[in-house]
Parts: sequence; structure tokens; C-alpha cells
Amino acid sequence: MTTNNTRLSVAMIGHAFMGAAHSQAWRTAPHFFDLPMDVRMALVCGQDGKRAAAAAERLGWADSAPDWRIAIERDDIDLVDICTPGHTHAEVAIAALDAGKHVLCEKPLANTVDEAERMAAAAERAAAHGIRAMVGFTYRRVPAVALARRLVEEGRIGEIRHVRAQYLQDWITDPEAPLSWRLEKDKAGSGALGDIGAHIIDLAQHIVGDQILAVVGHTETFVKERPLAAEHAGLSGTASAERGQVTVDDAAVFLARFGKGAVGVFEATRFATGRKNTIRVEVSGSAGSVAFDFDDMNVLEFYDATEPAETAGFRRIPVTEPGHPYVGAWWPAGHWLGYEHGFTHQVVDLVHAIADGADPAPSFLDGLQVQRVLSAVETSSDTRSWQEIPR
Ligand code: 4PW
Repeated sequence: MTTNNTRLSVAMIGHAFMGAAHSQAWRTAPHFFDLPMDVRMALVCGQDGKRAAAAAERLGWADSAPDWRIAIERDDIDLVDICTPGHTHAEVAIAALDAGKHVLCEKPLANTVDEAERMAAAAERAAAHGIRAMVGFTYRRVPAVALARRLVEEGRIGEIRHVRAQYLQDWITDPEAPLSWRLEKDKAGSGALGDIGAHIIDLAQHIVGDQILAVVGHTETFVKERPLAAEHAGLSGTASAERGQVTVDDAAVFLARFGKGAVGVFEATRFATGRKNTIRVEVSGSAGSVAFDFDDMNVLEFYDATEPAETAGFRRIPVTEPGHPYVGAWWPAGHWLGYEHGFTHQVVDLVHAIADGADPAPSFLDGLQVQRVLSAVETSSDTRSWQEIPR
């Protein structure tokens, strides 16, 4: 229910997997959360006008257009939501911000550090005029992750020593799986590293409230050539007879040093056979540990080292109480949430930031910092050396 009539008209660019997830969020948020603005799903843009029109109908947008520039030109659009592949992010986001429109941009922020720097500069310019920019690291908004952050912030696990983070998928384990845009460097920037490694970098830094200072890593491409994709559909698609080169990594592993002295181990792969979308982050501190596993996403594991040894042990906290982050707006205790709710929470936090005149998090600067870590992992793999992350 909306308590304020300040209009926020949204245009979404792209309407595939992420577009569907974002549409669900814009549709749902006003019905479950008390939003300070009146959200309108005004326009969806896609290169193919017919498909964009069908997407508008299917996903609940009032209008459609065959070019993202129409969203920038239209005076009635207040916010541009970018759900297209990485190579388009910089151009669309900078144009939108320079035109005085708020921006929500899918992760990773960009395909290169240079693009991300230009985007962060545009966001800074726009912020001077009350225009906000957020990057879509949506897993921050899973209630169990938000609770982990809260416990760490409250000092419940003490001084952080270890971070273990994994993002595991298996959708290209088959060497004949088609060459989707996610396997093309000019569209995606990198492979597992940027697509899913970016999430665990953001999650780890967010939960511990610290930044990665240096990395040493290795990236690997196991399957170097694949059939071209005949058509795309999320993480699947059908193969054509032609073949093409895979130009990104299939997997990336790296060690990290954090600013306040913690050490981290990261693994991002699309070759973890049997693991569809497993995200695990475990943080060990001087006074306890927290552990999150997306396969059990409504639970946070918590170990409190201050409890007597006889009864201490990892506890499974079902994160479904009304007092837990975001949960009160949904169902009674014990009625679990799913993948899509993180996107709804993302939209809710962004709308509040805009209404409050506050910088949303993760900001484009946060996205730029993640981009620098991604780039440092690639350089480290190429040069077989530790790389410092520029501040
Ligand atoms: O979170 C994941 C993404 O970043 C998604 O669920 C799929 O894999 C789609 O893109 C990546």
C-alpha cells in the first residue's frame, strides 16, 4: 500500500530472465510493503518491438518500445532499470543518469573497470541533483544474509578472521551446452567470475563490513569451443549447427586479504556438477561464526563461542520471524520466502532511498570496487601473482 503520491515511473530495459525477476519485484513491492512513492510500471524496452510488446503484456508493463533511448527521451520516466547484458550497462546507465533519471543496474556493474569508473562518476554527478543509482547485488536482500550482516555488525562473532565463499552452478557442464551471451567476453565481460563471482565478492564484503585489499587467483576455461546458441532462454537455450569460441572463464578461484586482517577463499564455477545455484558464505570470527547456504535460504547457521562448551554448537536459526529483516511484510513465522523475494526487497530499499534523498547501497561506487576485484583476479591469473586492489 502506498502512503505517498509522489510518482515513480519505471522503465525497464531488457525482459529476459532478470527482466522477469525485476518485473515481479516492481509488481509485488507496493502490495506488501508500505512504499513512500507511487510506483508505476510504465515502459519496457527491448530491441525487438514485437517481443517487447509481448513482454509488457506478460510481465505487467503499461507500454513497450523497441529502443532503450525512448526511455531516456520520455519526460514521464523517473527511473531506468537495466536488465540487459553487461556490455550495454555503461551507455544506458550514463545516459539515464545524465538525463536526471534514477538507475537500478544489474550486476556486475560493467564489463571493465574503465566503464565502471565512468558509471560511478556519472552517479556522483547525478547525486548532486538528488538522482540515485544502485547496483543489483540482490542476494544481500535475502533475510538470512541481512541477519548475518546484523549479527556481525553487532559484534556477535567478534573480530573477523575467515571468509569462505562459493557460488556453484552446473548449467554448462555439458560440453555441447550452447554458447550463450554469458560465454562471450564482448557481451559478458567475464564468465563465472563476473556473473556469479561478483555476487560472493559483494556478499562477503557486505556481511563482514570490510573490503578486499588484495587477491591471488586462477581462472580456467575447461571447454573452449561450443555450438552457437540458436535461441536464448535464461540459463538454457537450444544449439545451432555452427560452433564458436568460448571467450570467458568457466571457473574462478582466488584467495583474498581483507582490510581489517581477515583472509578469504572464493570459488565461482559453472562446472560444479549437481549444484544448480548454490551460494555459500561462512564467516568465522573470534567470538563465533555465521554460515549461509542459498539451498537452505531461510536459515542462518550461527555459532556463539561465548556459550558454555558443553552446550555450544552451530544453531539453525529459521529466519522467518517478523522481527527479522524484511520478513514482517510477508507471511506469519515459518512460512518461507524464495529466490524472487530478494528482488522485491531490492526495489523496496531503492524506493525508500530515493524518497529519503539517501544514497542506496550497493552504490555504483560499491559496484566499481567489486569490478576492481574481478579485474585483479584476472590479472593475477594471467601474471600468477598477488594483486592489490586500488582504493
Ligand atoms: O544470481 C544469478 C546470476 O547472477 C542468477 O540466478 C543466474 O546466474 C542468472 O545470472 C546469474
